[in-house]
Amino acid sequence: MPRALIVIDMQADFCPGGALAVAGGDGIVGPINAMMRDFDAVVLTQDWHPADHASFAANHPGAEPFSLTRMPYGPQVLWPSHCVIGTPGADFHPGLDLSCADLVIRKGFRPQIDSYSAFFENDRRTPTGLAGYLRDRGLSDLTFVGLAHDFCVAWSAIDAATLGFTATVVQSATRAIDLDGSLDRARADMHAAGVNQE
Ligand code: VGL
Ligand code: ZN
Repeated sequence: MPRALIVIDMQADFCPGGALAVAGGDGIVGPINAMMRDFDAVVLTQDWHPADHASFAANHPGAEPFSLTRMPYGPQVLWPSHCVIGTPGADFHPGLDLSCADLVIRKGFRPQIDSYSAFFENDRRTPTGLAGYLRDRGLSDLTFVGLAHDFCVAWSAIDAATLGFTATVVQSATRAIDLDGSLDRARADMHAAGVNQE
């Protein structure tokens, strides 16, 4: 089965020193680079938000970062402003090997909808186009690494499994935000969806 490595959001803002830093996020750059040559294809995702994005606490007067709000599509964590289009924080980590990437897919660019998954925005309906790309290329066995384990990696892997791809998360090449038990919940949700967790 042709295999793709899907590298989720390995961007400066999710690494130490960034606006939404995930502890140890930069520590997985080397292991991810080392994995790339073992796959038939490598896809990178890039969180890519306009400055007025609805997931930013700064755009909700009085709201604290990491608090919860409701959007028309359901509950939404309000994040510190991060991965703003065209800013250095939205760039890939400078150590990430971009030379192996066949596709870079951007997500979260619609001001009113957040997008954790590489496949669907958070309304769970608006596709990014990634499923069609992978199917057209016959890439049916997907391995997920990157940031953050309990948000974008988990949502992507769950969607992949639900769409009929074989989905595996390599836990040594992910790091979690772990907000109010979100990592344990994500692990249980991935298990329920049939995601392999190595
Ligand atoms: C992410 C929160 C907001 C992620 C992206 O990459 O996991 N988390 N935007
Ligand atoms: Zn984001």
